[in-house]
Amino acid sequence: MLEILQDLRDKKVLVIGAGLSGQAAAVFLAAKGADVTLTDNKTVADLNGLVAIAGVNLKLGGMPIGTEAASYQLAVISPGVPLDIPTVQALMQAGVPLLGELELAYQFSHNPFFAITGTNGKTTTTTLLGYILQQAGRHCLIGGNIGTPLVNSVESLPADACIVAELSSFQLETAQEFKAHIGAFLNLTPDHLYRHGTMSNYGAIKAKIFANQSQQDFAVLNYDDEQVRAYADNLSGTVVFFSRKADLPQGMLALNGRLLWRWLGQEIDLMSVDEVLIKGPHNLENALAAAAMTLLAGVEPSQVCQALQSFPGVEHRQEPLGEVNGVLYVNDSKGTNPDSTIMALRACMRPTVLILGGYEKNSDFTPLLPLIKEKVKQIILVGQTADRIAETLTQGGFTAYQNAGMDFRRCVEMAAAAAEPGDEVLLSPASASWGMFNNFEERGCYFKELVNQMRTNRA
Ligand code: UMA
Repeated sequence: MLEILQDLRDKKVLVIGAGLSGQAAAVFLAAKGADVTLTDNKTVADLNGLVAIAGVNLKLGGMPIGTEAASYQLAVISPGVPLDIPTVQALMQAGVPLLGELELAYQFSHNPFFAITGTNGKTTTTTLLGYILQQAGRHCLIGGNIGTPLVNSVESLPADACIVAELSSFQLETAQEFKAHIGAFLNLTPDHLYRHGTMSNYGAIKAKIFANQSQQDFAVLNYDDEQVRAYADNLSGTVVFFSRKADLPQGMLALNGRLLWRWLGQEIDLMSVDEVLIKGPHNLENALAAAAMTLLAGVEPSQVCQALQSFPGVEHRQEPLGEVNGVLYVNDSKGTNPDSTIMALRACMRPTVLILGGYEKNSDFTPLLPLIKEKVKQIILVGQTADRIAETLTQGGFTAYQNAGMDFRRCVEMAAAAAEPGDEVLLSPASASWGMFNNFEERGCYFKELVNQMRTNRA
């Protein structure tokens, strides 16, 4: 364990960011006897009334900087807080140890981590991994970027449990000694570049999921993603590929419509690809990754198959909401970057009315054009990115779009008006929700509420 963590009593600790992660870290550290200050640029009012946490000092509406920041003995940073803000810079210059909440949780954990990263599919794969393990009777904690701070419960797990963690680049950026016993890297496409700068930096941060591994640990990589595959050359863990395209001598494969597990000189024919309940090429990759991880963890192949046949998918990820007036509504609010919207569009089987737009992350929307031209009959734009997406669409020769401005209810009404029986309305905004909503869950729930209202009004 890092020396500073061995005795936290009366240590002056600054926790940066008072969201889910920061609040959990503050409570955890205060319970260890530390003198904790939780700080945030937002005011109490902006933080939905966060007024007090027992044993924790609050410094809201601005953060300590300069010598005030340097007076702390340890700092714990929330994933959404960039490392280049003045407070963090002051801490670094003063040599104050700086940890992310993931590293903090890891330092106090006693159970192996099964961790998943990648640009897209993390949440589905993490949930599926936890589902397979639980169906097989294993104890596991499911947390991380998926929405549950790990530090909340790492210390209270039974000895035979494992920790199933969805990890973002934001969390991995501050990892130090963190080690995944089984780690998986699903795919890499542009996202969060406003923070990470270049693709190579973004990829290198994600590849930290394999840091500190030994040969007894496993690095599960997507063979079909060239950039991800390339990381295999420099890993200390045992490399395990999964692929839905290549006929590899080892690994978890989808070949000729069958799921095959080739490992240690043996081949197990698990099941037909069609029997996997979650659909679409990317979901097949998610299933391959989760299957490989659970087989490596010793789950019986028959239990893996049963779980893949019954796992229904995850809320806000291509979540079918049923039909209203013959139109199928699909909630993919988790489609927060162009690449994940591409995946949602690939799975569309009907003429589609697409709802696009949200918070500006400076993403390039051009890669959406080919699939839009192939599958989309009308686009309803919404949010900050609407005008920039409109420009990209016009330049790309697609003009069947309307702009709902900053009014989400209106955008859903416009989508409903544009759709005919037999069509699909897909909310997959290719943009984060911030600016109009607190998070993608809130956006997805509001979408579902509006769809339900249409259903009720019709009845
Ligand atoms: N803040 C500042 N100054 C800054 C930046 C942020 O004060 O310069 C404050 C904000 O005012 C806010 C707080 O920091 O009050 C938010 O911290 P946070 O952004 O780290 O959010 P949390 O609520 O702590 O949630 C975090 C993850 N959020 C992000 O990484 C942005 C959650 O992932 C995660 O579920 C949660 O910890 C528990 O582990 C969400 C996410 O959007 C789902 N992740 C990104 C993604 O999936 O694309 C990476």
